Amino acid sequence: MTSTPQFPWANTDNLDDAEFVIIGVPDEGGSHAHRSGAWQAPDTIRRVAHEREVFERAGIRSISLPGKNAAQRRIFDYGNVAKADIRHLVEDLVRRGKIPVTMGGDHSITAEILKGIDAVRPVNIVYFDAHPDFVCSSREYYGSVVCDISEYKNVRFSSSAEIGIRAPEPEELENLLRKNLLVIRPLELEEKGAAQIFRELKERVKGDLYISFDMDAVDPAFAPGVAVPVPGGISSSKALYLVEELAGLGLIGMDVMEVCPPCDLQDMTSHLASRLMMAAICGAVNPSP
Ligand SMILES: [Mn+2]
Repeated sequence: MTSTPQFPWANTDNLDDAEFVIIGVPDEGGSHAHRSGAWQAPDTIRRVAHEREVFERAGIRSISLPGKNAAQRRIFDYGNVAKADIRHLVEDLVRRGKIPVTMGGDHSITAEILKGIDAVRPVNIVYFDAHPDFVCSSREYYGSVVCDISEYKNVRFSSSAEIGIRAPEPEELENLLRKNLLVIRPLELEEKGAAQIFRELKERVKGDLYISFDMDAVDPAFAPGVAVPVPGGISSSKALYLVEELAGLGLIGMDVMEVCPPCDLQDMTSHLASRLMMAAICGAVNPSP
């Protein structure tokens, strides 16, 4: 039996001391995709990050620092939990001033996480995805996440946005308009540039930010390991830039969802997922102790 290493940047064994809590949810019960394997993502992300981000020089082990604040962050790896348990775990962590960083699993897990946050405080969302996930005619699966959370009392769509959208269903376009949720398409990001898009998001979102990152927001050239890839996505460098800058607006939680290790090439999507998690952690300002 092989044991999965911890997320390599985890640097405290004391949950009470942690600012950021990494959690895996190896579940894809809410997926309708033809390709499966997202349940394998949490342990794959940990393993790949460990293989590629840890260095040994003159017998001393060190870890690459993907952002300027990485060394000062106190990060705890909680391990994996069942989907049925994530809501109450997140609620407890947020009440204690901690920032949950969750690895799915399929995207429907985000609705459970946000239930936990919604019980504690207001939340604005930046939702990276190729798909709006705004189907309302079918519910509680990975395609209805945004419809499901639209009914939560503390989720504020007027200060939220979706980014990376390029494969909507007709019903989803109607729902986006009806709920006045801002949509930024990949081409807009190309035309205006990442810095300008960040300024526009900053105007709208302000703070209390939850970042949900479906890896299919990224172009399959950078992230082929997803269940439902769509060409024409955002680049990995723009994704990392936006996540780190957005986190500086006041991060209260983050997730990376829909990594599908059996669909991947050379684990590149898992590696990007770990980098995105660290971009959020490094970018967050003044996390509570
Ligand atoms: Mn999604």
